Amino acid sequence: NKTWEYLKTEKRDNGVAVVRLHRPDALNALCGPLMGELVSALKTMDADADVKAVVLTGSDRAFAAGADIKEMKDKNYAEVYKESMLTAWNEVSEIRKPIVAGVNGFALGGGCELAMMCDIIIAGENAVFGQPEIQLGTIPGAGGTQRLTRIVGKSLAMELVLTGSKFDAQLAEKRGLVSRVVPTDQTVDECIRVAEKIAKFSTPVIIAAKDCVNQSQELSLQQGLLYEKASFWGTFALSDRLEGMTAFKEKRKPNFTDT
Ligand code: CO8
Repeated sequence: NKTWEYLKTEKRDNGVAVVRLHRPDALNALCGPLMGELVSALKTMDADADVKAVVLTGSDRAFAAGADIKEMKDKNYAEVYKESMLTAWNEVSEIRKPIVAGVNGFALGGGCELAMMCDIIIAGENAVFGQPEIQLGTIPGAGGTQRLTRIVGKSLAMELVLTGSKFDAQLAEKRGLVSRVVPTDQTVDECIRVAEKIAKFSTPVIIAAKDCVNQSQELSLQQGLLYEKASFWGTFALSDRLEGMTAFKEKRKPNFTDT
């Protein structure tokens, strides 16, 4: 449980690690150093054999109110182009273990985009989503035009990106952005429960399952089905696949060893 400037992290004893964005004076606005810490923490957890699933959350008031507008304000094109601004953010979507995002309060702009880089989003009743970049004279730059459109469909994504209107947890649930809405004070516990369920399974199988679902966003159906089949066959190279099926036959709980 390392000390960070903008995060609070907790490694629990049941295969779950929790990362809390902690920049309370700026509603968790995602400044460069915060994102650097986040990517570093997630990579460390990804490489840690004791961690099988991660919960990412913010405060009750804000998951994250977007990229840091004050940090971006005076940058010019040459600077953002040369530093490849925001490219490192995408590393969140390259973490191999599942990330369950618990969204309470604001998830705006880069905050909404960060949530969409996670694998499961559970929202508190007070969650407010939106891509308000157009109001700042810019457009989403970390997946808001791409991931949001694939999730909620073109018409609603267009409306949200073109108007900058915020939308609530109920609409987010109706359109599949979040898997469920819970009372705000239960969001993190619910995310931990889901992560603990995942953490009971075999790490290589968890990784393969996440990978295959994500490939569905990249590949044609035919290619995706082939990709899935090869990964499914691949599980037959694992002791845990034999253990899982043997345990079923013997009417006992499986004892997975991540091998
Ligand atoms: N950046 C920097 N500071 C912020 C941000 C932000 N995105 N959001 C809030 N803050 C700061 C405020 O400036 C304020 O600081 P101070 O007390 O020093 O003035 C503090 O947080 C509290 O905020 P408010 O007083 O405004 O709180 P309210 O409850 O009145 O309002 C809102 C909350 C509605 C969330 C309001 O703060 C707001 O509209 N924030 C900006 C939301 C936004 O436009 N987000 C999109 C940013 S652009 C972006 O993310 C996309 C960039 C392209 C790709 C991104 C990839 C990272």
